[in-house]
Amino acid sequence: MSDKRHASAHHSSLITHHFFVDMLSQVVELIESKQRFAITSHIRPDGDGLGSSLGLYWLLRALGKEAEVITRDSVPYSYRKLPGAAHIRVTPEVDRDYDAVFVIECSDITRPGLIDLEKQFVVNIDHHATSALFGDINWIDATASAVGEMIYNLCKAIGVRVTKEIAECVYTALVTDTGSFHYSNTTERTFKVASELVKAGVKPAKVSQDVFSSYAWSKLGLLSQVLATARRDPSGRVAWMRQTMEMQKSADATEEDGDGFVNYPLTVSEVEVVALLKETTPGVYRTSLRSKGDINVARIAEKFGGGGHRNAAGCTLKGEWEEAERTIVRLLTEAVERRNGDRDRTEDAAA
Ligand SMILES: [Mn+2]
Repeated sequence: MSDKRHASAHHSSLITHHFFVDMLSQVVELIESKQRFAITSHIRPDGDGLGSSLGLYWLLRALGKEAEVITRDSVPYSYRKLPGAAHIRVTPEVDRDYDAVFVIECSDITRPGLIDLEKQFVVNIDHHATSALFGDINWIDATASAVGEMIYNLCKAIGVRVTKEIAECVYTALVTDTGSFHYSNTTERTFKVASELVKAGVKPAKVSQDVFSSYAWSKLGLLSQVLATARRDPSGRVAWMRQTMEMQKSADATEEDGDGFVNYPLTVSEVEVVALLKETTPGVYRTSLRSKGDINVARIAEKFGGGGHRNAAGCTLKGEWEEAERTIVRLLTEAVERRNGDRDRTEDAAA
């Protein structure tokens, strides 16, 4: 019995290991045999999307390859100091021919928002298990805390020295995707890689200052107005806020100034789930959902054609402010109650 269990555990770990290595080896082989590459990530790029794209850019350059990073949206202010950020080409379409285009942390081929991307040889690199296998090559590692960690592994696999440029880009990916090593995707391996990156010349305090302390004053003006709208349900577990077009205008704020606001209510201990409704045109609200623990907000976002991950998701709501808020708050309240119901049942069963 115990031999059998041992054998099957051994077998499955072999399969996982083999699968992972096999996909990585396809990427290595492609890079070694081809010359002209582009790299892209999702619209409204974040630290992992940009850090990993630029890390891969420097890796390819170190091998003497032609490479460029192309994105639909321009680089947010917080990431302008990343090595190579100034070379990123903003374009709505893939307007050149490449041997391959690397698509970094995208759930499907439309996420980069680039016209004609599907006509290229596409390499899908992601650390989300939910990623559709849309690439001609798909390298998915759901155990990685960020794609940045995978780019580091690629350096090792292909034999490229981790230069200071690569290290700064990859470190930015790690520190942003793990919420400064706060989130549950932070593992022993994350710290091991981070440690190697510091050895390669990264100054963690400098990166953190560039990324987290580089906001415009207009962000504060907008934040103060949005936080003033924060409400919670009687249990204190569900919170919601709104951001109107008028607020953005009066604060003279840019689109990216509003990034991250949704996380503030979660810093209150009893708050378990948050919605931020952001008016994009009158009667249309881009809605961000965040949760703690096992409350799945992606499932709620999906009801409105959106999506995301268990603890971070988004969707678009329509209608009057009050009606839209009531709808989403009811669903969030139900999700919290259902979860607590499950917990009570488990405790009953245990007793
Ligand atoms: Mn990521």
